[in-house]
Amino acid sequence: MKLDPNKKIDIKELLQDLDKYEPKRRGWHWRDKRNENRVVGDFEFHETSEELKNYVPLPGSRGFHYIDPQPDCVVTTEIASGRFEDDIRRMRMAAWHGADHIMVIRTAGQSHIDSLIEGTTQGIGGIAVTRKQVRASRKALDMIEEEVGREINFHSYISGVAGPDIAVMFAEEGVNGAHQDPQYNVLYRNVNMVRSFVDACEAKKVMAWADMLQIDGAHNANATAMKAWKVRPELMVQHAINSIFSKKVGIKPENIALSTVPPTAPPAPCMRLDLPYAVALRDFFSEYKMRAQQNTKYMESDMREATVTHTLNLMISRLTSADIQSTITPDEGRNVPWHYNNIAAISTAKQALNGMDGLREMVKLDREGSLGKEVRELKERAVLFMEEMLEVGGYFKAVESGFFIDSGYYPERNGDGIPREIEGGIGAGHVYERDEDYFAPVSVHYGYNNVPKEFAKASDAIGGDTFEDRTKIIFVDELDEFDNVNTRLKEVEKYYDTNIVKPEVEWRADGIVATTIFLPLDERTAEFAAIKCGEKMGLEDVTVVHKQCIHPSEGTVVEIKGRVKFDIDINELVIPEKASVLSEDEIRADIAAKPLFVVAATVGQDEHSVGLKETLDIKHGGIEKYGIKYLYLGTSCPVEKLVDAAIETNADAILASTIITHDDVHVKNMRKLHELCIEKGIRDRIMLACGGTQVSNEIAKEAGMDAGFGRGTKGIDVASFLVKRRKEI
Ligand code: Z98
Repeated sequence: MKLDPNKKIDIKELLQDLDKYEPKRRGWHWRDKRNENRVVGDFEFHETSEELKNYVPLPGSRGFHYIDPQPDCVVTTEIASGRFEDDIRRMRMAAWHGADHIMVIRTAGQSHIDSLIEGTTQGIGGIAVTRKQVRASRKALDMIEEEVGREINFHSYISGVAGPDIAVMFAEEGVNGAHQDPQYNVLYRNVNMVRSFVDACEAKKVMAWADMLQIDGAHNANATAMKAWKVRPELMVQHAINSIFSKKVGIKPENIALSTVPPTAPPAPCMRLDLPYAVALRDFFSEYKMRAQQNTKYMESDMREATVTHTLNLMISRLTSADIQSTITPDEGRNVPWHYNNIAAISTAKQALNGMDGLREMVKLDREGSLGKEVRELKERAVLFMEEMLEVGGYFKAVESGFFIDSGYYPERNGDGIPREIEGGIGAGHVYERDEDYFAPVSVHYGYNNVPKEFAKASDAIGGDTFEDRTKIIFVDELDEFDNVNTRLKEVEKYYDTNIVKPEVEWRADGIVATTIFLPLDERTAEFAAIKCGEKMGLEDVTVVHKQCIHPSEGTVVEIKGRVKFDIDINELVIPEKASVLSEDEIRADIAAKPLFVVAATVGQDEHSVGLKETLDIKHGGIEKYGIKYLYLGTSCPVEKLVDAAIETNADAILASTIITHDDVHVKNMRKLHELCIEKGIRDRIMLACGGTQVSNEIAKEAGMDAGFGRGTKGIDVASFLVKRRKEI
């Protein structure tokens, strides 16, 4: 099965023969060809990796021949649609925008299930991580990575009471990375601490065998603490515990990643707090990798605000280092992670990292001043924390005494940490010392194993285990006859491979649309008025996803989401044919045989010049390139002046540009141009065309033009039109 960029991924085909599917490879993959300067388009880049075979570039790349330089670090997207069949489509979209680390969030509560679960049930806030879901996702990613020409890392969580079981399943299924940190279990999931640390030995051992990248869970302290910047010393202690533990179990240091989050966000003076912290971390943990994640703690429902915080976080990544740049959808604060917001976050990372390429060559962190002082102080506080932990009897005792997630800036303590009992929590009392004759017939195992002498290695006792012989893996398909991918696909069958579509943001045909509404009301009234607007617009299940006071009485902006009831039949759409464009040679030959002259200007009170100049100038591939001569009258040109100039010069065409759309002035100007030409008696012998970001061929024609050109127009489009149209007059 191979993907065709012009076709949707076929989920049913993907599920065929899944029981026999073997992942293409194991292990983590860093981006290729990172440490070399690279010329992409007109520029030399210093911090990029190999380019993608298929991609969607940033919109602004239009001015740079649609280049898509790929940053040097791995870029993560977190996917949490709750339905794996839709996750897969999102993974593909994300890969085309530059994500190569796909993190699939687990459904709420899976941490507390003490076994593997099977099938493809729908999850809440994420999917149920099961063998079928993992295998289908990896199979899809194996195809997607061929499509984009770059390895994609698949990632989930080896946490909770079933950690080792999940680790084995992930190793068998070619999962490339996972969060594994027993401290996460203890602090945030109340799993027994002894059980968590014992289990972690086994899980980490398996991860080492599978060459998986491990990410720790320290960032969760950041998200949980009341004042995240206060826990910076503790965060370093948490990183230290999990890193050295993992190394001792056998994970290679280059496969051990710290999960680091800048602890504050504006309006706090975040750079002054977050940058020293980032520097201190890199000083202490230079042997390991840094997974830089965006701060979610202070994310509200404002996408713009979240994007600025993300960008500042990215600046820290560029000023220090990031091996993996994680992204959180900017709608995290709304709990509605939609397809296009995954892409928005990836684009923010790509854009900011591209923009700050080589920044470190030009600016130097000044360690002599306050930065150095702050770095030193943070490190001292962390070391003191660690020392005190040893003094009280070690990690378990420290947790029992509520050392962690205390809102005091260590050594200050406020007594509001999360205490857990050594004997308490889920899975307490489930750890047994191995008997002398304990024997586990598996090839990868932590600690004591009494392998009988007749076997060279433990797994020989069963003729090889699942790591050595894949045929021994038992694939369980579906267990729930009502909640599974087949029943879900059946429900939306009408929308797969048919002419019928429905808007969606998360799942195929979920029917959800979002609308921005401004109301001249106070915030509370606006919220309810916006819901009423949605209902009057015919939406169902209308809810407010964002609201922001613009002024206490003058107005509020509200974003709502709601469900549409209708379907669209694409066969019923009236889509005007896309204008065919003549070849460069055809245009040149025509102009050489019969010269063509145009007058051009940006009309009205509009100072925009770039678009029109690009259409005219030879330098930008404008019409001049084909031999067309022109008179350019500049910006803010009255329509009358433009028409008079056309008459004086006996021009063949007028090219008007109009960018400003306030009060529909662009339409009014086009109409005026047309009418004035009629009035002056030249309309039947002159070609009229208008361009602008909000102009379309349809709008322009309706306003009396012969053609309209919108965003993305090139000189050749206009030249081709002029040559063709001249033959018709
Ligand atoms: C992330 N933004 O992926 P549950 N272990 C660790 C975690 O950080 C998480 C889990 C397990 C975050 C997403 N993190 C939240 C160390 C989750 C998930 O218990 O199934 O939710 O495990 O970095």
